[in-house]
Amino acid sequence: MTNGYSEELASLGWSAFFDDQVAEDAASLEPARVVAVSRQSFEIQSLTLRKSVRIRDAPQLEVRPTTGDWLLCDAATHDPVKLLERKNELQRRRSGHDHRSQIMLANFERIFLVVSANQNFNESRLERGLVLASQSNVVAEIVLTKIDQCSDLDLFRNRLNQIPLLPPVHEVDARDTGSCQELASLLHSGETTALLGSSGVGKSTLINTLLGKELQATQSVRDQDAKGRHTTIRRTLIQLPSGAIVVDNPGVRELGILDGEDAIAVVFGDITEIAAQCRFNDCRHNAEPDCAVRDALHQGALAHRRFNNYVKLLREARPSEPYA
Ligand SMILES: Nc1nc2c(ncn2[C@@H]2O[C@H](COP(=O)(O)OP(=O)(O)O)[C@@H](O)[C@H]2O)c(=O)[nH]1
Ligand SMILES: [Mg+2]
Ligand SMILES: [Zn+2]
Repeated sequence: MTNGYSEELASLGWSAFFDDQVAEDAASLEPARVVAVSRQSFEIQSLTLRKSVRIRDAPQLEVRPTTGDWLLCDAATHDPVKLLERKNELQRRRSGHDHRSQIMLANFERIFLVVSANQNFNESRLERGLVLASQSNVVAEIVLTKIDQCSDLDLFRNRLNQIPLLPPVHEVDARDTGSCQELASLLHSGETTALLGSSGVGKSTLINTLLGKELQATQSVRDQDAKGRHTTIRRTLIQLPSGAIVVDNPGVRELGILDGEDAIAVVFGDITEIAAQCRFNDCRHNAEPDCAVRDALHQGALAHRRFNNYVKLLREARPSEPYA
C-alpha cells in the first residue's frame, strides 16, 4: 500500500483498486500509467517523469501493456517491473477466422459514443458502441455533434428516441466551448473517458475544445463523404485542465464484438424481454409457432432494423463464427 496515496496520483487515475494491489514492502516501487502505446514501445507517466519504454526493455512484464494500464516501476531506474490487474478493458474482435481479441484500453470510467447529426448517423453502429460499453462495465453517454449544421434536429432526436434503453444524449457543436460546457462538467479529475465514434464525427475536435487548445490533429472531411481519413493513429491519454482524462479511439465501425452475449442481452433488454414470451425458450424467432418476437415485428412494436442488428451482433459475438 502506498500509505494514503496522493491527490496527484489520483489525478492520474490511481484509486484504491490499484493501491490494494501494492504490497506493504513495495516502497521501492513507483506507480506509473501507460499513457500511449505504439507498435514497439509505450509511454509511461508517473509523478516524477514521463518516458518512452521499448517493449523489449520491459522483459519483466508478462502481458503487453495497453493504454490506460498501471505499472509498478523500480523507483530508482524507472523500469517497469509489474503490470497491475485491470479494472476493466475495452476489447475488440480482430477480423478473420482466428477470433482473437485485442485490448484497446484499460482502466476507464466512461464511454462517450460520438455520433453526428448528419447523413453519417447510424443507429446500428450506436448499438454496437453500447454493447462495447456494457461489455467493459462502464456507463455510456451519447454525444450528438454538428447540431450547428443540422437543419432538422428533431429528426435525429426522434431517431434516437426510437432506440429503447438509450443512455443520456448531449447535443453539441464540438467546436464551441460554451456548447460543450455541460459535457465538460461531467468529467472529473482522475476519471478516464474513452471517445468512440466513426471517423469524422468530431472526436478530436471535441478533445481540442475541452482542452482549450489544438492538440489533436483534426481532419477536414467533406461531409458528403461518409469515410474520413484516419488522423488518429495512437491511443493517447490526454489530461484536461480539470484533471479529467480523455482518450480518442478509432471508428466504432471497426470494433468487432467478441464474447459479448451478456452485454447484448442487456443493451437489447427489450428484445430479451419479448423473447421470454416465445413458446420455446430456445426459440430462434424464425418459423417457430407462438413466437413473440415475430409478433412484435409484425405489429411494429419492434423495429426490423434493431432486431436484425441484434441477430448480427449475437452471431458476431460467438467465437466459433468467422467474422469479416
Ligand atoms: N460545424 C461543425 N463541425 C464539426 C463539429 N465537430 C467536428 N466538426 C468538423 O468535422 C471535421 C472532422 O472532425 P474531427 O474532430 O477530425 O473528427 P474525428 O475523426 O472524429 O476526430 C472537422 O473538420 C471538424 O472541424 C461540429 O460540432 N460542428
Ligand atoms: Mg480524430
Ligand atoms: Zn421467438
